[in-house]
Formats: sequence, C-alpha cells, structure tokens
Amino acid sequence: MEKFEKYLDITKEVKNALETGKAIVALESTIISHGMPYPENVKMAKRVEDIIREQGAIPATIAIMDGKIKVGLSDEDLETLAKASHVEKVSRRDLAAVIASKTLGATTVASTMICAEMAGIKFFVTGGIGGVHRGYETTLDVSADLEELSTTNVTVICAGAKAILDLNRTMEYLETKGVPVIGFGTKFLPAFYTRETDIELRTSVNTPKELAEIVDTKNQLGLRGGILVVNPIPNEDSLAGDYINSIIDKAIEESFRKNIKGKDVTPFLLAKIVEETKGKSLEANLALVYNNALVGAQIAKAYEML
Ligand code: PSU
Ligand code: MN
Repeated sequence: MEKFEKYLDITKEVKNALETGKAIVALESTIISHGMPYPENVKMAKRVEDIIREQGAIPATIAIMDGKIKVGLSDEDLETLAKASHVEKVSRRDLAAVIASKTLGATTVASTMICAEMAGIKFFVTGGIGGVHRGYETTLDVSADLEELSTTNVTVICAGAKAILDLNRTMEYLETKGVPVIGFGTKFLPAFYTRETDIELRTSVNTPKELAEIVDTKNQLGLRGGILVVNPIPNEDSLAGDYINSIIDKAIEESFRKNIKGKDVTPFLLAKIVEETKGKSLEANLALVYNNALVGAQIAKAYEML
C-alpha cells in the first residue's frame, strides 16, 4: 500500500470503476465553495455529476473532509461545501495542513489534480483554470494551477481562462513548462465567457477519440505533466467581449485599490463579476461548466474504449 492511501477516502462506486478501468471524471470543489454563490453552486455540482453519468462515466468530486481526501461526494457533502460559512481554499501549499488539522477544505485545480492522480483518475473537468494575473510585474501572482499542469499527469478539461488573467502570459508560461494546450473544436484559445481570443493554439482536435489518443500516446511515452483541453463556451451562452471585459477591468481595479492579495484575489474577482453582471456571468459560467462536463465525460469514455 502506498503511504498516501490511508489519506484517501474513495467511494465504493469510484473504487469499482478504478478496478474495472471504467471512465471516471474528477471534479474540483473550490468552484463550489469560492467560485459561485449558493444555491447555484450546489445545483451546478449536482447537474455536472448527472451529465457525466448520462455519458456512462462516473463523477468523482474531490474535497478535504475529516482529515481525508474524499473522492466522490454524497449530496449531503455537496450541500455542506456549498453552504458552510467557512471552507478553506486548498491549493498544493495548503493540502498537508488542512488534512492534518481535519478542517473542511475545497480543492482548486492544482490540488484536485494532485488528489486525482493519487486516486488513479486521469480526467478532470472544471470551468476555468488559474493563470498569470494581470499586473504580474508588481505582484508576482501566478496560480499554482500552472505549475501543477507541468508536473501532474491528469488531463484537465476547461473553457480556457477568464480575462481576469493575462492570457498571453499564461500561454507563455504553459509553453515554457511544456504543457500541451489542445483546442476542442477550436484553433484559438477560448476566454471562458467568450469563444475565442486571437491566441492561436498549436494543436486542436474535433473528436473525443482524437483527444483520447493523444492522452494515451503521452502516457505511453512517459511524459510527465498534464494536458489542458480548452473547450469554448457554447455560442448561445457566450457574453459580448466588450461588455464582460469592461466589468473585469473594473473588478481588477477594485482589487488593487482594496489591496486584495494571495489566494483571496481570484474569489474576490469572481464574486465581483457575478455582482456587476447581475447574475448574467453566472448563467454563462453554468452553461460552460455543463458543456465541459459533457465533453470531458466523452473523452474519458473514448479513452476507456481505446
Ligand atoms: N477560475 C474560475 N472559477 C474558479 C476558479 C478559477 O473561473 O472557481 C478557482 C479554481 O479552483 C482555480 C482557482 O483552481 O480558482 C485558482 O485560484 P488561484 O488564482 O488563487 O490559484
Ligand atoms: Mn494567486
């Protein structure tokens, strides 16, 4: 038994899927606790699991509870995470401390990747990843998600990154670290609320099978690190670029003015955007997460069938 296994609390269903090589899709929990307001957050978490099941894959939402890494959450667990007055936002840095102190923790993209790899899960669906923040030259703020993508062997399906980040620098960072960024049905980087930017991608695919083949080839080559799949928001749900970007600019200015720092930056900006758009951004956010769940489950399924 690997030493870390005593810290893993994996549901029977997920264990069974692991043993039989069935498609499993990991899900993060910071998007629930810090990414969306209640009750939309819990509605989203349940719907995402349903979408994954409809595709014949098993969902495994990950969180830190009672000193364990829980892989697969009950509806009750999801409610707890969505409602609790304080949930720790857990990235790589925080993982050991939050487990040791048995506090309630929600995993980010970085720590969900770590936990998924420990459990043996290869695919992970989320909304958007963290990246290089605007104003990096003064703050040095780069999400730990990027470093994790360079070392941990999990395929992450997202809708790109929000324009709260410096997308050009985020792409440069990923390039330096050797992370494949693969467009799903697009040749350009999507920017979360909008379908595309002018940042061209080196690789794009049109089917889950093509993607599964890349993942399989990378695994067989023994290449370290993750793969980032970028899947654009559906056209009918996307927001006008100028509209959302002016709101993002305002939110960033306010975060500088209020001297928001460290792990509080991203949740502050996300909440501000929801507030300023009067929920419009939340609708778009929900739609893109559902679309990622659909595509992610199809990729996991295609991998199972290779
Ligand atoms: N971006 C979003 N929604 C989110 C997050 C990012 O559009 O919920 C969350 C994810 O959990 C991501 C984390 O891993 O924020 C990044 O935080 P930071 O920038 O502090 O690394
Ligand atoms: Mn940061």
